Amino acid sequence: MTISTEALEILARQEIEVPSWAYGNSGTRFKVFSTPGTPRTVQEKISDAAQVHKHTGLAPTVALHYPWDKVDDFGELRSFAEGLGMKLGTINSNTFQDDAYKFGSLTHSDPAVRRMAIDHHLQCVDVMDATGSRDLKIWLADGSNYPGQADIRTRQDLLHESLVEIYDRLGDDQRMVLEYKFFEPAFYHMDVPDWGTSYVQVAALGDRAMVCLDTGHHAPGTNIEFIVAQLLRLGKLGSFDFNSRFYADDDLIVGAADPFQLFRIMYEVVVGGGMADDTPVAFMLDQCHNVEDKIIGQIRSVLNVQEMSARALLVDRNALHQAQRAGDVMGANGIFMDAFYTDVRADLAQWRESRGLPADPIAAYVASGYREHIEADRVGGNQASWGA
Ligand code: PSV
Ligand code: MN
Ligand code: MN
Repeated sequence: MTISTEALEILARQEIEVPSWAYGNSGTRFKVFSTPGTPRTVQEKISDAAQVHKHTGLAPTVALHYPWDKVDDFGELRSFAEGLGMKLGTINSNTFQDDAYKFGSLTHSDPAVRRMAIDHHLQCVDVMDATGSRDLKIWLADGSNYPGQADIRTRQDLLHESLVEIYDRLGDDQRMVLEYKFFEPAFYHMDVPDWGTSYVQVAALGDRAMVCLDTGHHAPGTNIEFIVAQLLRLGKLGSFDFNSRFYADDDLIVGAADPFQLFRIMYEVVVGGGMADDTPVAFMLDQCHNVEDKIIGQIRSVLNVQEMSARALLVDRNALHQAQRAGDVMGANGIFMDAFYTDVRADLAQWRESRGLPADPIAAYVASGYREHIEADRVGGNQASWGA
């Protein structure tokens, strides 16, 4: 099986947004290992992100986290990024680090804390105006640890009220995506634990509010591609946070733990129109690189998404539908698996070269000397995400 011209056209317009926090030092609650050459500023994070795009042609936008990536002049930051051939993407809000948010943010029972959390999101929209970002991504740590601790029903109403105010502040070309996560940091209940809750909340707001699906935020065994199919069917899949997990919210390289799951997800994306010209779906990474080289980790990640997208596009959908209609269980499964088992790496390498990109982006990055340059140049890099 080879990749068709039509599929290559679809792949040519694929874009995967990288997160600024992937380039900073990160770790577990046990230890944060620092890496020589780690960015000290948001500009240095954007420069590292530009390396991923330079060698893959796949990642022209970088998501920011506010206030981790706070600068005095976001318009200037936008020009800086554009000078490197990059755009600033999704703005991620942060209501999980202040003491005030111990018992919640947008759902807090105290109106003063809710006000503070809403105002933070309104500031994020100000940032979006300056950066030219389309999406505001909201992930809430809100929840409770013990039955009876919080009034879970009232908190849904409060969440709705808070989101209405934020949604009303969005410009006509801006969107809100609401992420869900089934547990952590709260262990008894999360206020937005699943796609159903996220869907209910965004559906009550309007067309420019959508769901963000983080692939690591589900219980083990969850059929994530079913959720993808359903949200696309409802026109409410706004974005992906790609990563992979063995156990919980591991934030490992997308496609590393379960390439077949990524293939199944990308197949539903293809079928549901998520790779169409005017797709509403933003493909983002939400990852941390604790022990591996961060830039290589990001290059590997965007290539994994591209490879599984290519394989998903290989599925012979006519033959598959015929087999499905005929009740040919093993025939249908065989057609699906044939595409999954097709190694597209050589074809993609050749195609990359034909477009002036390196056949092997990781080798090209290693040979470029960028890493040696930043290691010599940057002294005192900080943890850029948790605790920054
Ligand atoms: C926390 O679980 C988290 O990983 C969410 O997935 C967010 O997208 C990310 O942090 C950045 O806020
Ligand atoms: Mn996420
Ligand atoms: Mn997460």
